[in-house]
Amino acid sequence: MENIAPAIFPPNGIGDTKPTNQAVLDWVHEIGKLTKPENIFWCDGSERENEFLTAESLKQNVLIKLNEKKVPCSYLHRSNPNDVARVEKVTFICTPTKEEAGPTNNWSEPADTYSKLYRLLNGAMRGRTMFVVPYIMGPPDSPLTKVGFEITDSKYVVLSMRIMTRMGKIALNRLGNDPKAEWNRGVHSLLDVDPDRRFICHFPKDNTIISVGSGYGGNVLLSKKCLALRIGSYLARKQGWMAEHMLILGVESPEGRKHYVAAAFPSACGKTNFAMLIPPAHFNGWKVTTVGDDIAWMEIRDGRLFAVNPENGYFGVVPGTSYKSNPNAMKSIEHDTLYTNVALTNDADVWWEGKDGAPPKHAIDWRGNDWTPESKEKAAHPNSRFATPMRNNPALDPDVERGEGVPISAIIFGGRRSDTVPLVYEAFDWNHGIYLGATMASETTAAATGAVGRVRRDPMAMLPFCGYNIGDYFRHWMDIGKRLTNPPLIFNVNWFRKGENGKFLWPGFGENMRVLKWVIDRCERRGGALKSPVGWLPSPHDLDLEELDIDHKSVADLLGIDHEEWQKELAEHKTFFDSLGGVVPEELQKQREQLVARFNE
Ligand code: GTP
Ligand code: SPV
Ligand code: MN
Repeated sequence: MENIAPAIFPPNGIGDTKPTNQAVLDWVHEIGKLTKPENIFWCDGSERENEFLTAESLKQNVLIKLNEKKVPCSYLHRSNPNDVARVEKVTFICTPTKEEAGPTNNWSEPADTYSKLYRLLNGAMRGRTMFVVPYIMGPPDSPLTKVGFEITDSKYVVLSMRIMTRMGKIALNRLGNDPKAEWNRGVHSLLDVDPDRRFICHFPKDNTIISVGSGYGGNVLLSKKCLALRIGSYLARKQGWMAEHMLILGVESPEGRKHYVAAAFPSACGKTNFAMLIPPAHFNGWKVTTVGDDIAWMEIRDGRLFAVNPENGYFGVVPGTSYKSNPNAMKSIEHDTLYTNVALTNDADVWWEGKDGAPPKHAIDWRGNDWTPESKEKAAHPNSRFATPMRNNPALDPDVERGEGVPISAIIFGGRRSDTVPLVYEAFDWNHGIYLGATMASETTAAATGAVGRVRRDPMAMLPFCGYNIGDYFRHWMDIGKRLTNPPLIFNVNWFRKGENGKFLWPGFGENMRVLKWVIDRCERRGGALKSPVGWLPSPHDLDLEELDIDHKSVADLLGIDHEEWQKELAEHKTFFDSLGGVVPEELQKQREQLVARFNE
């Protein structure tokens, strides 16, 4: 196998922070015996370690240094062009039985899968350095916080994990010496980045993840989708909490009243943008702050849901990010940022489609080829990403480190729908809200390989991330509801409805504040709404649309329920539930029948 990740040799004092927990040492020893690396590098998360790894990555062309004046302390990484997004078809949930993984997951038998992966890993790290990355997910003093270890042969993974998680000694301290303590085992090897030898496998029962053959974020930063969502959701059900693909934002009124909102939108459907929203001038005195942009872990306290963001950074979509659409993201990625698959300008700055200003006359595209504005190819890959520490975000919520989390007033589901689904509506109650989540759909995006723009059902934006049977997942939501005395209200939004001209009807981004304001009004029991078959709908005057350049027809179209479109939609709900082969809880079937009945009233 070609060695695409040659070993590095640290000086004394770097790479030698060995954990003391015997269970960890035994596991590292076992993986070392299997993968046969040249040496082992024990990460501690220190500044010195970071400098050394960065310098070595520059030497090996894993990173390109960006212009120090334009984007200080920032780097560009190019992944293999065959490896630019999550690959759902090679993502497996390896529970003892197929039923436990359920109808929406790829399943493979654990023992066979271990054998197959161990064959691929045998000698895979020859001539390479094996990095051991200790990390925690969650604020240091949260009861929900989990410890993970990721073994990897990729320097890019180590440098990214340092941004995306709380990495190093903090995890060793948290784990302590109890050999029976709970921690996640993650093994990653690039192998030779061959799509035919690419597998992302989860063993929920063993709290273990093995990912081979990829170097792309969502497949290899095992803390994120693999631990915080797939294994996380499995543990959450067992332990009575929730692991969700949700942003968390704080919204404060001019009078100083503050609410927190969690929102589940599928990949590349607007979570980061919503979490960093800046209210338009008309909302003078309103403030939105970010707790998290992708993942929420929530537990019940005093009959309410409290949420923490388990991550420490943002792995965000770059294209479309500008001072116009998302100034907080732009400020966050001005420095100390690791870019993947964007374009490189002649003066070593970064560029992408949708960035402010004119495109450069010449650049090197994400593949490393010459690019000019006349080129047919995109300069930046549509799923190019930034990894940036959350402390860079000017709108970071002051309570982001709070161990007990923040109380959630509202949960919002949303997808990318050109038609049918109104701008916003509210569920009648918790179980109806679960139905909205369970039946949500979205047009697919470049965040995962495969067709883009195809409408697919994506329950709670968790279709690719639920680590167990989706029917049990719905049931878990219902069980949580029973334990809540003060449940969040549940909403559905759609920023992406299009008019007859094929253009978005809603301006989106900062203007989403207008929808958020209605959500908050409803939470405070003062926003107006009309009863519709799908839920509580705002009438145009229930939304604050002042100083917004939008015509009456567009507003009517955005809030409209087209009965013909909904007949099709209802049929698709049924098709979807039927496709799940009998796992859908009776209560949700009943919700569906009631919805049909409301349309026939
Ligand atoms: P993941 O990181 O993949 O989970 O994505 P995400 O849900 O955080 O999506 P993100 O905020 O990065 O947005 C993805 C794409 O949607 C970007 O190209 C945005 O420009 C676009 N987008 C986000 N919000 C809006 C909106 O309100 N309106 C419109 N039209 N586009 C939006
Ligand atoms: C997503 O696809 O939902 C992401 C990006 O947040 S990745 O980490 O690649 O999964
Ligand atoms: Mn995501």
